[in-house]
Amino acid sequence: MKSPSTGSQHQRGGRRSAAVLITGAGGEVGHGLIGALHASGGRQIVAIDIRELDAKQRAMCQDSFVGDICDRSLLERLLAMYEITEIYHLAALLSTRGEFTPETAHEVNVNGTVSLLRLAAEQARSHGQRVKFIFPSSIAVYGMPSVEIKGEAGAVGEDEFCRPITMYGCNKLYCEHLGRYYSHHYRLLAQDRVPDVLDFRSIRFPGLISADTLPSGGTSDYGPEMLHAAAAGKEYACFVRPDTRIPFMTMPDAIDALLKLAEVERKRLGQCVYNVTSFNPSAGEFATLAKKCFPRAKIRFEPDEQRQQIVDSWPENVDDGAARRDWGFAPRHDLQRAFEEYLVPRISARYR
Ligand code: AKB
Repeated sequence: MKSPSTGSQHQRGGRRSAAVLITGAGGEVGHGLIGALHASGGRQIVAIDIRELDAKQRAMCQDSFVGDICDRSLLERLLAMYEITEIYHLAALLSTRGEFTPETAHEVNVNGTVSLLRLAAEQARSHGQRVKFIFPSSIAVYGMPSVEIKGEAGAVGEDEFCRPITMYGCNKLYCEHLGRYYSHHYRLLAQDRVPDVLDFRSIRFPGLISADTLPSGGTSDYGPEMLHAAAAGKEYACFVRPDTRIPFMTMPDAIDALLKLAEVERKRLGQCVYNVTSFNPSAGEFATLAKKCFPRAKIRFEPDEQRQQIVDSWPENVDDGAARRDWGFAPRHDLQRAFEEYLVPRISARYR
């Protein structure tokens, strides 16, 4: 870990060097995103996480900081060293963890996001260029009133059923609005207002499944947990009913979607927030597939009433027509390809 106080090495001729900032960089999405941004080359990556990144991730970053995104002095040190042109703000406390400590979740998910939005606006004012702010939101912003209505509703649009029942879902929904506010209306009445400082773009992700990492603190975690346990030959007690259905996608498709949304010309975007999805098997169908692919799998269903309630409040599918139309979202993996081409080969190799 480089010390933040060695910042002068990043200033060329007194100028700060341009960089992409990733918060929550040590999480599952950060893991994939750092690799993809590094592979695409040409940009310096600066990472922040509450824990130290592993050596492989660190090697792909120009710099990495251990600290809290709510720590204003850390952000200021970072700004003294780098000119931030783009932010991927991934840091968050997810839906299950957030229900044990809702106020802490609010602190990280909302106050952390406000700090970053403010930083982005200040950056734009200081270097005179709009800062791109890429924000992963979630299906947790939805709140289906009942399992019956969930079944009838099918694929829901971005503006329907936005009545989340978790702190995480409330936080994500509010931060989507904050992003839109900073993009279009920030300091609306200020005499010295600089318009258009921020370019906020958000994707509402479904449950994500990575072959390389395991999730923690979420409620869609039963999908990836089941698969990893099956491949490792471990018993798994699934915490939702077999008929539970929510949308999922693979991590590589999620990373591609983030990069694609970040790259598209702004004038093509008709909205700030987009649904995306790939497939939506029930937990029972998921278990059947996992057992077929990993014959040693031992999966049983032991629904947890509270976590079930959370997953029941999420839609069984989302309408991602706007993402497909506006920026060409097209996931590579449907359910079959996800298992055959990505999950089974990579997870098997991991537990061999
Ligand atoms: C969670 O389960 O909290 C997350 C999500 C769906 O955003 N994976």
